[in-house]
Amino acid sequence: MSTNDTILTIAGAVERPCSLTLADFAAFAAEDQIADVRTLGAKREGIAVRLAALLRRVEPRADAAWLGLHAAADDFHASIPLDAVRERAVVVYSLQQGPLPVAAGGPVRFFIPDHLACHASEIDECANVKFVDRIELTSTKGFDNRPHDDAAHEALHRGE
Ligand SMILES: Nc1nc2c(c(=O)[nH]1)N[C@H]1C(S)=C(S)[C@@H](COP(=O)(O)O)O[C@H]1N2
Ligand SMILES: [Mo]
Repeated sequence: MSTNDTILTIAGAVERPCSLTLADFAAFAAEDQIADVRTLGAKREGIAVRLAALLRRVEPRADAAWLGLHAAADDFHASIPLDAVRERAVVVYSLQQGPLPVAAGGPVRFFIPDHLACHASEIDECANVKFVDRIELTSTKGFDNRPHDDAAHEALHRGE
């Protein structure tokens, strides 16, 4: 993968939809970057850009209230209330200056610091979506196929 391939598209209820490359992520200002997401409590190392900085770039419309995190790679989707994550979530995009490996949830992984335990609410560990290729803002809750009962959730964790 070259640094000029799109790794994330942000669209939906925004004024300026955009497609970002690894180089675009790296070009965000230093104050918008997290050099190591472990400092925010992540289990694994990686470099991130604040969601707030991405939102400033796309300019959410006034009616944008839900954030859709879409991973085509394994057809996993979450839609979470935007206000709950706007100022704290980050998007992990790099490891040691290179692309974020698939084994770490790359090319792009969503991470919510101080998330609740797995399967606890809309904003829990399960919303830390891996392999995100598209973020879509919507005015009402969007498509979400996270498991919603314990059995389905345990099956997902077992890799069924
Ligand atoms: N694309 C994708 N992202 C995903 C999942 C998944 O199955 N696919 N599982 C979610 C769930 S249910 C949890 S609890 C966490 C687990 O993160 P981990 O694999 O880093 O432990 O990832 C979340 N992100
Ligand atoms: Mo989960």
